[in-house]
This record gives sequence, C-alpha cells and structure tokens, in this order.
Amino acid sequence: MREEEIAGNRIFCHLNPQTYPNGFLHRSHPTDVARTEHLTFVCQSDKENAGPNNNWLPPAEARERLTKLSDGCMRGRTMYVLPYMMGHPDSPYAKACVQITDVSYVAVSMRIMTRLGKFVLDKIGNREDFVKGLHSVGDFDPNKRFIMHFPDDHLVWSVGSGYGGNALLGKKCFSLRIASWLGLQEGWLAEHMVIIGIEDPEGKVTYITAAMPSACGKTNLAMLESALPGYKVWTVGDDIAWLNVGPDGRLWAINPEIGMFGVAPGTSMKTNPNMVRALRAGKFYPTLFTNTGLNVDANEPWWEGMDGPVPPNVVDWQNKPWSASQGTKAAHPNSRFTVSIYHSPSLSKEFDNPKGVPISAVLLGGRRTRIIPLVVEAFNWQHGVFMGARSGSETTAAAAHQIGVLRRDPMAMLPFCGYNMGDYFRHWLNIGRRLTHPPRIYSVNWFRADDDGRFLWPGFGENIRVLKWIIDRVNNRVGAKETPIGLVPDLGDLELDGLSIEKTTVQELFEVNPEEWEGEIAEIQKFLTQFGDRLPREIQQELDTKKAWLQRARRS
Ligand code: OXD
Ligand code: MN
Repeated sequence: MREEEIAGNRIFCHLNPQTYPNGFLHRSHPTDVARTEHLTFVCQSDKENAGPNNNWLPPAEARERLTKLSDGCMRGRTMYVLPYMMGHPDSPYAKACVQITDVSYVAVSMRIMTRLGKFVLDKIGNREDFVKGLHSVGDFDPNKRFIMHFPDDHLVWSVGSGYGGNALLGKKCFSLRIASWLGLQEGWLAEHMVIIGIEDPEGKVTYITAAMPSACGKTNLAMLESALPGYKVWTVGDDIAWLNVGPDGRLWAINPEIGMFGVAPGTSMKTNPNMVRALRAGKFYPTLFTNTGLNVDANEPWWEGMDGPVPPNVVDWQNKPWSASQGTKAAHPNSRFTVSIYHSPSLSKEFDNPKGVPISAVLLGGRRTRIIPLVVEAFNWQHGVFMGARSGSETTAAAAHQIGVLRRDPMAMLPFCGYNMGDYFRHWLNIGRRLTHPPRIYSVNWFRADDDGRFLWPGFGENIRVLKWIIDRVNNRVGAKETPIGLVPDLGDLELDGLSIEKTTVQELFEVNPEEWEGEIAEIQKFLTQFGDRLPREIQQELDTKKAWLQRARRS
C-alpha cells in the first residue's frame, strides 16, 4: 500500500487554524501504532555484548535480511534526506546524523524533533563518523517489519513501520540505543530521562533528571505547573538526557531533541496545562496529532480525558463515526502529538545552553500500584544504582504488548539500552566514581494505590511537593528518616498544606512492609541473575543487604 493511501486519507489534514494554528491530524496504518520491541534488534558483533535485554542477530545475517526487504522498496516514492544534529550544534556533546526516509510524516516529524538543516552537512564535511539512519515503510507489512541497530557501524536500519519510536531514528534508535553504546565507550550516559529546573521562592533553580518508562507521566512532570505558590518548573527535556561528567566533577545534562512526542489521551488542563497551551501555540513549527479522534464540527483533535464534554460529532482514530456508548476509544491509547519544545510556555532559558545544566538529583520511577513508596532517597551512589537496577513498572500502551503487567525496567532503559545491561550497571558505577559532586538518587512512585485500586497520591501538579522535599534535601535544608530501603521524609518536612489527604494515607504511601518486600526481592534476584557474571558484584551486594534485612525481620 502506498503512503498516500493509508486509511483512504490525506497524510496531513489541516485542523482549525483559529484554535490549533499550524496543527495537522495524521492517521497511521492501523497496524502501526506503537513500538514493536519483538522486532527491534541490536546487532552487536558479539552476542554477549547485546545481553539478555536485547534481541540479537549476527550483523551480517541482519544486513542480508534487510537488504532483501529493502530491495526496490522506495521505487516510485519520494526520498527525503534529513541531515540533523542531536544536541545544540555548539555543544561538545552534540552528534551529527543523516537519515533517509520515504515518508513525508517522518520527514516533517524529524523537522519538529531535531535541529535539522543543511548546516549539518557542512559540519559533517568529509568526516565519516556521523550516525546513519536508513528508513523505509516498505509496504507496511507487519511481517516484514524490523528495526535493526548496528552499534559498531553507528547505523540504524528500519523497515516496515512509520511509528515515531520505530521511524524517527534520531529518537529511541540513535539517542538511546546507539548513543548508550557510544556513551559506554566515550564515558558518558544516554538516558530515558526528563530534565527540569525547579525554581524555589528565593529564585534558586535546582536541576534534576527523572527516568520513567514510556507513558508514566514524564512529559507531565517535565511541564509541571506547580500547586505550591512560589515554585516553578522549567522544562529542559521530556524524554531523553545525555549525561556527561563535567570538568567540575558534577553531572551535566543536555536534551538532544527540540521536540516532544507525547501521549495524547489524558492530556488536559488538569494533568498538563502547559502542554495544552503548547499544542495550541503553533508558532514556529507545525504540530502533529497522530491517531487521535477528531471533533468534526470544530475540526479539532479529540481524545479521552480532554477537558469539557464529549463533542456530539466525533470520528475515531480510524476515521469511523464514534460515540461514547460504543465502549471503544475514539483516540488510540497510544495516539500522540509531535510538538516543538519552543512552543512550551515552561521552556527553560538554559534550553539552548550548549553546556547543558548541572544535575543535583536523579529520580528513578515507574508505575507501581503496590510496595514502592512515594519517594525514597538512596544512601549513596551505589545504592542508587541498585534502586535503578531494581526498578519496574506496570506496562502501558506505548509498546505493543500486554498492558498492566509488572516488568522490570532498570532506569526505564530496558527497551533502549544498546548493550548488555550488566555492563550498563557497571558503567553507572564507574561514572559515579568520576563524580566529585554526584547528584543524589531517589526512587519515586506517584502510582501507589489502596486495596480498592484508588491512587493514594493526587499526582500531577501536586508532585511539586515531592520535588520540594528533594530540592530541600540536596540543598541541605531538611533531614530524613532512615528505613531499610533508604531515606524517607520526616512527615513534617513534606509540605502538605492545602492538600486534603488523610494522615493515614500519607503513612500508607511510605509503608515498608517486609512481607511484601519478600516477593519483590525474590523477583529482583531472578531478573538480575540473567546477567550472570556481567552483573556487578556491588549490585548483588546491595541485594544481599536487603535479603539480610528480610531475614532479620522474619526472625523478629
Ligand atoms: C516514547 C516512548 O515515545 O518511550 O517516548 O515510547
Ligand atoms: Mn520515551
């Protein structure tokens, strides 16, 4: 099927220019709506270097397969050549790349997401060391879909999918999978993290990063509108952070992207008012809405969780008439917007600083309805790396798999680490040794629920209360209480004024129950054992400390 024929529609449909200036609706092929991890391969020359966390093929065999699938695939189509930089062109941490694609949607999306233009070709000149991306949708056949990475050749080759995470090769494929491998060799980290500055009432801005799996609220956190007077969150990045040890021994972060590719359903004035404003800004770049529903009378995108009543005349993401009584969703659960970060009213003035921003705290989170407290500070860097290694999350619609099951997802990087995660934990430990002023590490969880499945914590703008405690900690303004799993707030230090929350609920948010931790620790051990002798001894030590605590708890 040709690109122009998807769902019998135009590629881009103009939306209402008054309410969504420069806004376009795009509908994808109906089988092509999320990342396909089972078709994503990291073709390291040595299988052990890919690790149990990646699908692997010998590079020569992978190339042969792709060559066959790609033979003639662009015939009769338009080929777009996209030279782009990940990172500000003046940044010592930026990288030059070129992607070719046969899809206009991909070309336009890359224009929004990356610093793209002829200047990159001039920068590359005769050099060979740029990252290469080959992309074609072929005939959209899911049986002929592969996203293959060749870390040694700095090459990504993707066929059969036009979905963002599979096709915008600067994003997951390069800025995480290939970049994490480059980072291992060059001594830096490529992470699935938000970067924000938190301004306190004295005007001091403290920068933090936060790793969370896909569709767990990273973008909402990145653009958070504070519920506490005097506090303000400034957006530097909503998905990817490249972290380097600076000459001053601190950790410095840049966001290599200039756009946001976020989940639409649930986005509203309550959950992310700054995003609602950004989506309607339409200033410099177009804004794309992919697989949302359409409010036909207003010619506006529509999704579940949007403010206001359900409009009377809606078509769903496949352009079929829809009504709420049908019991289906109008917007695909992984429908997305692609929007320039420059449209965000919360954009940090440091966003284009080539040096990046200095990081004082690293948050590691996931969607856990049980066991994991609202916030826990690690005792030290090594303990923090263990917290990241043990992280898990209940799965969402961002990737094609069963939804709502717990999977371990260390540092939210399981689908994105371009090499063996045992080596990745070791790399984190090594980076920590080079930091003379390391950021503190925190485990966070906005999603703990009671026995009836109701969330205990309100989340969204109220998360500033947790961020306030964290910046108070890193600025040495408050103490903390020790538990066997780390440091938690003295409840008097957690700002709860103006929030209607029961004291018992707050206690429940921080409950550390050894009986529940028994199963958790056993599962973590099972997960980590798969890395065999690549698992650093330090991580096993941390796990053994937890086991010793449980043993003591059992005896008493
Ligand atoms: C994303 C993802 O698109 O993590 O950012 O799936
Ligand atoms: Mn992501």
